Amino acid sequence: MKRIHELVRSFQEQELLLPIWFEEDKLHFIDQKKLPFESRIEAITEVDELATAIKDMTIRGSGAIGTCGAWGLYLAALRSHGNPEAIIQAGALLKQTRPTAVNLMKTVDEIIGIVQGKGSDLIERIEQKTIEILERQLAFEHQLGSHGAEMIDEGDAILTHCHSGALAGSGYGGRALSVIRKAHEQGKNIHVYTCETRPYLQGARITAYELKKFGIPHTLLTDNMSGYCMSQGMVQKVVVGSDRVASNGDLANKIGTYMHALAAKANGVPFYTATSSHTIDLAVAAGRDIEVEFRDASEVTSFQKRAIAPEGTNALYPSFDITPNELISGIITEKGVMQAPYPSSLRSLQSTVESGV
Ligand code: RUB
Repeated sequence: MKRIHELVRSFQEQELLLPIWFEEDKLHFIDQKKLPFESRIEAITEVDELATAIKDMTIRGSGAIGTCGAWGLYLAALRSHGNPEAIIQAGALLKQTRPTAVNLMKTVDEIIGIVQGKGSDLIERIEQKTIEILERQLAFEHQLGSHGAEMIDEGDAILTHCHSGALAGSGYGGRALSVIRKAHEQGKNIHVYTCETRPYLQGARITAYELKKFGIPHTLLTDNMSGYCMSQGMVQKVVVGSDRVASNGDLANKIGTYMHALAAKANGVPFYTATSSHTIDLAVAAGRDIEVEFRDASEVTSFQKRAIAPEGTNALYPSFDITPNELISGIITEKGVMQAPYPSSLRSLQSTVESGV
């Protein structure tokens, strides 16, 4: 039976940029608020510290916070010596941290399923489930990356938004950057336009950091430049991640994604989301039913605690927006690229996942 420490060791031996890992009985993670200026590693022992780190975006990205659901409940199991009530409570706490990304809810529910199931050693059963989730998430990145890379042609310039990369996922390339990284590894000559992504600047700080690390040529744009660049024929594909995909194919992703999708449609540029079956939420009929997180307006009126607007200025911060399915050329998953009509393609995807085909 594989143990968690062996799994972490095997991950560390691969060329991964791990967002979160377990070592010496502590959960370790990179403080993504400090990147790329400082590579600070935090180490915690309590689930409420993990909840705070997710809430304040020290750990972020739907894939990474998804694995936090498993890591957090494994930690809760250890701390409580396998007390089911304490683990269920920890799950409820984690689920309250950020409402839009569905992976966190799903991994918490998977572990709670173990707590409610039968068997002898609960801590060991949670450890095994955590290992299964982490291995599966990493395998998804390679699989969806390979399927997505087929959509990328020699010489393409690809525009991406926010950060859907290794540190937002399981360490290879998350979702959008797995597609880009695979295409690059296949020897395709590609270029990436990364949009800075106001107000948290995930694109400028973290996507650019990873692209540099992976040796992929790239250019930074401010968010308002994408329409111009597309109108000038500078962009051949748009590839973004997603925090949740509704059963009709509508997509919730970082605020600004919708604006890029509109510009792509107007300029005949194919717009893809790279995601996994885990991010598709068939319980949600359409994008309007996805809860969009609103964050504190001070994150818009200031950057890294420095004011950028007159004191007292009102601001608004919807953290995500909804891109309607008619603007989406394909949904790249670990099982292949889903095409419209999405209600039927996503349903049959889910049935192959459930039957293990
Ligand atoms: C992150 C964000 C990313 C998505 C999709 O939001 O919107 O684009 O997580 O990427 P935040 P992925 O920075 O607020 O967590 O599908 O790879 O998670």
